[in-house]
Parts: sequence; structure tokens; C-alpha cells
Amino acid sequence: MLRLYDSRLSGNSWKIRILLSQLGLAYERITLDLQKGETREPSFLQISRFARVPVLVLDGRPIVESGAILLHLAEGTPYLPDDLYLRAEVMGWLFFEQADLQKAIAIPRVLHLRGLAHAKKQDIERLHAEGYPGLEKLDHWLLSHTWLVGESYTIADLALSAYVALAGQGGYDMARFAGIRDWLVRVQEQRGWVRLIPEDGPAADA
Ligand SMILES: N[C@@H](CCC(=O)N[C@@H](CS)C(=O)NCC(=O)O)C(=O)O
Repeated sequence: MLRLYDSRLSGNSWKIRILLSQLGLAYERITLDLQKGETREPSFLQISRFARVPVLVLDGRPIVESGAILLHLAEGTPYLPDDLYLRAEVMGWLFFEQADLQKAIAIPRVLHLRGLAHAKKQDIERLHAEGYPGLEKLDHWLLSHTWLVGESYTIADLALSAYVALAGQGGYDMARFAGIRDWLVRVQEQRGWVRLIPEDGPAADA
């Protein structure tokens, strides 16, 4: 039995829901309220040593970090190549996303969603200055490649696309990135892909 701890707007948790859907795996979903501090509850800290979602609990054992969960679930499926070089390439993109993009996109987005964009303007500008170079590198790659690794969609595309699709919500000007724009369409056309918030329209995901 699989159990996913997530939160409604978390892009990292969204990655896991997409892959679970694409693999056709049933799971129990427990959605925490981050604004109420539910990730810091003692009962959750037993499961999540870093006090963050997502956490996937597999036969009673928790896996933390979205990249680790994706790698575990994708093992033996078309979403993670067998070839060792291509696997290293997948991991390279996963690490790049965490180091160069994830916080630089997620924090401005949270500040915008919580109505703090004006008060935290300087923080947002600093994070944008960190995030744009990563987006430019990603776009540069995508202008000459259909997928991030090899010739097909992998968890690298899935993992990178989540926060990149949400960057506009954090005030990033995404109109300048044609390679990213076309790739996001290809990613979202993959079988089993799910919206961040199923009940909302496309604008909530983009
Ligand atoms: N590197 C982690 C980042 C996870 C993360 O930042 N999770 C956020 C939500 S997207 C969280 O749980 N924050 C704790 C909180 O706001 O209380 C991953 O990829 O899973």
C-alpha cells in the first residue's frame, strides 16, 4: 500500500502525483496544510525528518525528497532508462532542478500566492536573478532537444517541468522561453499527466 503526504499547492508533491498517475498506481493521499504548520507536528516529524512534503510511505517505510521518490517509483519503467549513462543524465537534471531552479521559483511563487509580493519585492528580485540563468540554460537545451534525456519522456522532464510550469505564478516572464514553452506542451500531453489542482482550469497550472 502506498501513502502520499502532500500539500495542495506544492510543486514537489505534484511531481509525485503525476508519476503515480502515469504508472497507474493507487495510493492514499494525506494533504497537509502548510500555513497551519502541519509539517512541524511531532507525528509528521516521525515520518519526514526534514519536515517537508512530499513523503511517500511504502509498506510502512517513508521516502523523503521528491527526486528520491521519483527515482524509486520509476525504477524498471520507461520513465527511467536502464542505460547507466542515461540514468546519470537523468540524475544530473534532477540535481540541477533542486540546486538552480526549485527554490528560486518556489519562494517567489509562495510570496505572490500569499499576497506578499510587494512587501518582499527585493527578495523576489534576488531570487529571480538566481532563477533566470537556470531557466536560460534549460531553454537553450530545449531549443535543440525534444526531451531532456535521450529520445523519450523521463522523470527528468517530469521533475523539471513542475516548477517551471509554475514560474509565471512567481512573477517570472516566461514569454521569452520558446523552447520551454513547446516542451511544456509535450510534457503535459503525456499519458496520465495530471493538473496540479484537478478542479481548477488551466490557468492554475500554468
Ligand atoms: N527538496 C525537497 C523540497 C520539499 C519542499 O520544499 N517542500 C515544501 C512544499 S513544496 C514543504 O513541505 N515546506 C514545508 C513547510 O512549508 O512547512 C523535495 O524536492 O522534496
